[in-house]
Amino acid sequence: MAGVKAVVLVVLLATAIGAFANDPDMLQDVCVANTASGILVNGFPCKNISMVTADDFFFAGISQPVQITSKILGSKVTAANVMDIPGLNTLGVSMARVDFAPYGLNPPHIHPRATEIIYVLQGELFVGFITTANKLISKVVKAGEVFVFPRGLAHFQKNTSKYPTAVLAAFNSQLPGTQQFAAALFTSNPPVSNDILAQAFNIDEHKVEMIRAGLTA
Ligand SMILES: *[C@@H]1O[C@H](CO)[C@@H](O)[C@H](O)[C@H]1NC(C)=O
Ligand SMILES: CC(=O)N[C@H]1CO[C@H](CO)[C@@H](O)[C@@H]1O
Repeated sequence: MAGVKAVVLVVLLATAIGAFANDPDMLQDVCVANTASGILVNGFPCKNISMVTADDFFFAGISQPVQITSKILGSKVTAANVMDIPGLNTLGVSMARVDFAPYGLNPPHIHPRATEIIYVLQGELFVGFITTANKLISKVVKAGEVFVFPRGLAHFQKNTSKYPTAVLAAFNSQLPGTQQFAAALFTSNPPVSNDILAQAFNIDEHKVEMIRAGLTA
């Protein structure tokens, strides 16, 4: 009996924790984001249901490869989240497409609010994430294959071929958020001071300036 109670307690706890682990649950069928309302809440207030149309749930922006503008990184992320698809508000899911030039890199970054699962559309990528114990979990993934990046962990994707590559990504958040390490540390506004970065990376401040210049070039 005590055993059964313990199991029930564990299940209840797991359910309670689960309810807070991702975006909050929806409380109604739809709550299409009204981004113009000016009311600041967690997520967005709802558009009047009488004004909701199919286009609120539709997005064509990740149907085609996009032009890759960053020559250094050779990759381009196209988001398909609540900012692009207002109907996603409160639904706890979103997508993105990443296009890669030959040898292009989606540099190390985190999504603070979502686990990510990618499906390789074409080509071949070297992908990986790093656990909080500093273990690199990495693999080469090819067209049609899937890989998962757990929420909040540093990860990257690198095109290991001379051909263009693309992946579709799905997230368990309407707005996963992205923080790239290099950009956050070296190109923030106002900047993190040189002495802090020099000490953190054990390099001299001149090298900090070189990294800054390279990232903003
Ligand atoms: C929603 O739209 C309907 C139809 O235009 C209107 O009757 C209703 O008052 C609106 N509701 C709100 C809360 O604005
Ligand atoms: C920098 C890099 O990842 N280069 C690799 C790109 O992919 C080709 C083909 O798989 C490899 O030969 C390179 O080493």
